Amino acid sequence: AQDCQVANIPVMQNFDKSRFAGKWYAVAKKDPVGLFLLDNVAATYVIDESGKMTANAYGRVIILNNWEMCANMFATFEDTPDPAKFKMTYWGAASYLQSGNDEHWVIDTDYDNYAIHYSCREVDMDGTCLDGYSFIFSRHPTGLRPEDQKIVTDKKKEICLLGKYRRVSHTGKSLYLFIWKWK
Ligand code: AZE
Repeated sequence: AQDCQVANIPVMQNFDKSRFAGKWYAVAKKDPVGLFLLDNVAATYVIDESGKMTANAYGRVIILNNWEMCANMFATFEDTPDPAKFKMTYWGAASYLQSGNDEHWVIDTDYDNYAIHYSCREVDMDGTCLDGYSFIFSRHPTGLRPEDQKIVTDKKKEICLLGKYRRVSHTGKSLYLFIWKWK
């Protein structure tokens, strides 16, 4: 039963952010309107002693006049009554990168292999998402394990984004290797 209403999108039950911590590689993404991370996208989530979640993400971007660069991004998260839904405040290491406030929802994860992230930036008058983005994350830079693919496909359908994703390629194993390979 999916009506594509943002308010009815099912998220991860009993989400445990401490198990979510660590590094995730983006293997697929659904783009929002405007500038976005292109490829070589990875995010590392950290939970501090007080339980606060922060993250660091990087990815290749092309800004303004075809300037290709590696975006080094930071985020802080505000908890909400739903443990799988956060309010994310993000900014770039450099001022010409993007900054703002986005929703950060975890739709599903097994913590050890795959995670489905979702963010609706603009809800339409009918309650569906007008502009948003989503990442399929894997703990493995090589991609999803075959056994996780069906779960992820079913969830993409549930969040009304089936067929809207592009693969995210990884040409470097880390930010530094990436920068080194890329120039
Ligand atoms: C996310 C993982 C958690 C931390 C952050 C994320 C989002 C980052 C962006 C970055 C956009 C940068 C652009 C620069 C020109 C969800 C991947 C910060 C949306 C477009």
